[in-house]
Amino acid sequence: MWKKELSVMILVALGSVACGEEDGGGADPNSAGKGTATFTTWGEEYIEEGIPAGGEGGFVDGWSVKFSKFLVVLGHVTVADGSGKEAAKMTGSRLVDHVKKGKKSLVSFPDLPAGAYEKVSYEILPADAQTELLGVDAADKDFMIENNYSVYVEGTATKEQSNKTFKWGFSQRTRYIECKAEQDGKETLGIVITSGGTDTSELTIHGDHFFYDRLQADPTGQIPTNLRFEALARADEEGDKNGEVTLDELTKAPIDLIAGYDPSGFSVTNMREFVTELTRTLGHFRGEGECTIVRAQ
Ligand SMILES: [Ca+2]
Repeated sequence: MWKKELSVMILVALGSVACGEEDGGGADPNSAGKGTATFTTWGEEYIEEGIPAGGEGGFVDGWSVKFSKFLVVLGHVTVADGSGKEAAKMTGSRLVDHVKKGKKSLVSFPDLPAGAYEKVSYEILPADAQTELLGVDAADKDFMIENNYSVYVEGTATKEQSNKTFKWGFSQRTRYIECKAEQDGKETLGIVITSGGTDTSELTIHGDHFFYDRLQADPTGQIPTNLRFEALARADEEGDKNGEVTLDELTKAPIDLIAGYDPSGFSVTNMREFVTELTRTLGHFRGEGECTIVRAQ
């Protein structure tokens, strides 16, 4: 008899735990004062659909670009308080292809004590065996590992009757720290977790930055940063003219200062180094928000 009563009690206890979880913790006293931080990533319309010629944000020299592959390895998303004390950290990395439409969920941290977490950071880093696939073929992961790539893009640039393809891979490891973005009309460092709430941060990838003509925005704000492809196309014209702009051809291409390129004080000597430096600027936070860029490698 007592055995039967005991098993009923256990069932009741299990049932109440399950209910608490399904409710998202609202009625569970253990989750009072806690919330969830979720991180997604997205390449915006520029990577999904293409970058136009002209218009606001388009190329200024008549070219347009459409990507056919845009692989990025993101990892080590970290949430810490203002003193740097870590509250949550994502282990390992994830490989995404931002030509595939939609926002991809990277990681979610439930049960974070409510409050401000001013130090949010992440990395773009080379793929490794533990890198998880987010809607990407295993062959793409193998390719990234074999070449030690963190970023790989394929696409076609078009101007009138001219087409230039490109397939560029990069091995840079970059940390994006102290990410900040405008939230509710004011610049906010990191994220704020509310009790019972879910805060979602998008680690936004800006594909158009590959074609910037400056490595840093003009500090006076007088000179705009423009998108250009002409100097990149010329590298193939002065190379083997086969219609593909290779990184080797960009190594031989000088930085076209007359066309408007500005190294912004960085010690880059050719267009390959210029474009490689621009890969550091791909990572953003919650759309137009920015992080401090740290060269990890
Ligand atoms: Ca070529």
